[in-house]
Amino acid sequence: MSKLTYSDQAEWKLWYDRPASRWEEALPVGNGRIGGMVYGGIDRELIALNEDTLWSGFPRDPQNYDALRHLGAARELIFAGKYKEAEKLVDAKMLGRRTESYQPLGNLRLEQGEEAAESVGAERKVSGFRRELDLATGIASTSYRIGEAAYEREVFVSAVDQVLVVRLVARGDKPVDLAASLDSLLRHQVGVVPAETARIGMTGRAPSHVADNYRGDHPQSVLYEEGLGLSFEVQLLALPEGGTAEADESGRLTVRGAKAVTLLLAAATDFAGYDKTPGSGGADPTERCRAVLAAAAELGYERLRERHVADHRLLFGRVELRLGSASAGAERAARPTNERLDAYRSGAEDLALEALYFHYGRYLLMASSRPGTEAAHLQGIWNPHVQPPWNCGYTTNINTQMNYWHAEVAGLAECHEPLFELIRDLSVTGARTARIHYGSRGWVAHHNVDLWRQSTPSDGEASWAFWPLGGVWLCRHLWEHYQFAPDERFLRETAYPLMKGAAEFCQDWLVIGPDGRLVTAPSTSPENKFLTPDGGEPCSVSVGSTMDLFLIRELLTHTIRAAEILGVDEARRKELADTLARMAQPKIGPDGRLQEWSEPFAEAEPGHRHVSHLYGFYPGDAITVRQTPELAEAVRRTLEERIRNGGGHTGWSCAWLINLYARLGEGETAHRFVETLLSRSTYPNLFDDHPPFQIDGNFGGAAGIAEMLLQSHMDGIDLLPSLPAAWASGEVSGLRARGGFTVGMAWEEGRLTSASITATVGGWCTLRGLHGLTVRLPDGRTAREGERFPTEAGVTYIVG
Ligand code: FUC
Repeated sequence: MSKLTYSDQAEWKLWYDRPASRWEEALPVGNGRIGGMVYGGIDRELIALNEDTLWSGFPRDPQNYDALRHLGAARELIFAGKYKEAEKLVDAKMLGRRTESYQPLGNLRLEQGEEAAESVGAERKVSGFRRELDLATGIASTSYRIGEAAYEREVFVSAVDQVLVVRLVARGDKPVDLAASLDSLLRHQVGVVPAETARIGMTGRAPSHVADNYRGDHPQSVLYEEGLGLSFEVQLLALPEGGTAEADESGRLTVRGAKAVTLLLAAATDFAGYDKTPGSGGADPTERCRAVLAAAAELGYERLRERHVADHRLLFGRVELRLGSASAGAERAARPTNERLDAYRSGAEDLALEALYFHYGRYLLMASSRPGTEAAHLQGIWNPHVQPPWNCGYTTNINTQMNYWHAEVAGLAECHEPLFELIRDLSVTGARTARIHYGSRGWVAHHNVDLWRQSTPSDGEASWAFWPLGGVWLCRHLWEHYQFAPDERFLRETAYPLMKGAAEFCQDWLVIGPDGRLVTAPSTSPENKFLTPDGGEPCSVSVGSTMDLFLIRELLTHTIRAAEILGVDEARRKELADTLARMAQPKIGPDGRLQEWSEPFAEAEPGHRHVSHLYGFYPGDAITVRQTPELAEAVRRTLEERIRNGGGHTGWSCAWLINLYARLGEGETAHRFVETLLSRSTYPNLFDDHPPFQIDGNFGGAAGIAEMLLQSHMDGIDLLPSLPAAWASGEVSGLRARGGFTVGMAWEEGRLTSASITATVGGWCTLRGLHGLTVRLPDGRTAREGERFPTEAGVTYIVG
């Protein structure tokens, strides 16, 4: 199989022939912690900044101490079929408070070229303009000419050196002349950093509370209470080559007459932990900025760039993907990305754009979630609003999890780690909530989580706010991480204790329902409503929703399995197995669809964007086409009905459909939804447009593309399980499969032509989708389709 090479390949670039005129056209850079949106202007460059710990709020106790008093009454109403009354009780008494909001850090503005700046509006000859984002290096660059002078700018955020680097070069007869400044929508001050030359700084404070979502201007919803709220600091240092750099009291950093200049930007907050007083334990943003800039200045531009690119390639270079012919891809990539997207919308084939979308999903996860940073939220790390949509939070009834659907299969297992840290924190805050809200052991999380690890319900309505299964779903990610790279230490030290705690909550949360089986009550199916059988009123609260059952069954099963592997907790395993045996089962309704609720209620919104009851099919694997074909057929019918009624209309919802159809083995339909996602829900910078911007669609879309090419949830590895006709030829390498395998494949005319499977831990392996090819084993024997063969760690097995 030929090896694709990344070096300077146009295929891995987003590029444009004009500056961004709005945020959704700007290009994202990030190191997991510091984010920048680069506009690529000519005279005026704007880089909108973020730092991932900058949120409103502070550690506080969000528990509703009254909730538990009403649990018994709510259950009685539910078991008596008085769902609407139960819902009213939950709404009034059992919910909590709004989570806090992720905040924008501010802006770095550059005014470049005195002469150019003065002649704005006058006729000027700018030529050869190009701004681009190279996914393979993580560098955004802008270049253009004015007359004889050529200007170049590069921006990257180094994960190794924790610094945002801007490099400006002028060639020809003009030097680099620029003025840099910082500003923020939050309360702030700018000025010279004391005792430093050529350095400006901005210090400020985040609101102590943001009480509302983005819905236009609600300045009254932003609270600054004295002494509360996180502090932040940004420092900007100029290293001119030739020429001078000078900072003035007003917070302007002026560079004159330089051949080139490197700007180094450091940013930090005094966040000390979700449960710690900001600024405690040595979290001093001023000192952190100083230390970062001192080290970065010492390294200098070339070294910083080298170190950044090496680190970036280490992760990004693991997976390569080509769909269609390389020459067609190169031809498409010669057009600006926004024009490609427009052409695609009008029906032009662009398989390389689909591959680019997959790589962008990998790039964005690398840029928003790295070991040691906060997990990626609704917008990754990029956000310009003080009152962002849905607070830019961690919505754990689909969105946060979808952010990580591709992490393992797409070779970015370490980018998954921040999510595990979030789960670990939630197991602490959530243990209090389990006790106080439900009188339960273990830990619980609801549908919205923030930097402060709020584990209680939010305010609002039961339909979304009353959903105590957020932690249970998150636990799937721990198990998946172990599946993709079996490592007993991770299972023992990280995954199992967290899963065990969540399972303990489930044991206490289950109650004996009207028919004697264990169920959940009150129970909702995220954000959807049924029509009450008596009054026909939309209602969200009932008994044992299908998603609740799938989630709890899955967690208990995984917990038992983990305890078996670790050889621990035998008595508990029996208890969990007994609970599983007594639990209610999801049902197929009279119309052949999977029932969303325990009764075949009519749906209030038959085209609802959530397909929570299909959880057991994807991301779960309780239903599979091979092992439970009848249930899989019910999934198909459910999907058809949802889609017929307009389902899949948000970015993430469409991305979920790609994954579901990939699992059904329906490549054509899966591909149709890839096309829908790109045509309907994608901004010019390829950010997912929910609307508005929400990053889950990017990540879920990337996962879906991988799921079409490789699956490993059915005791074995399925090669090219859902290949659409449009992807007749292609190659991929570096995808990961459960069991700890790395997979490469090439195919022509819709058939596999070669594959390689590298075992990282060894053990049995079964391959399907071989199209008559066989696996060559080291002892000279071969293994056929569906025949299991032993593997050894570090050995690559060739299919030919
Ligand atoms: C859930 C979804 C919405 C949106 C929000 C952030 O509530 O139903 O579509 O994605 O999360």
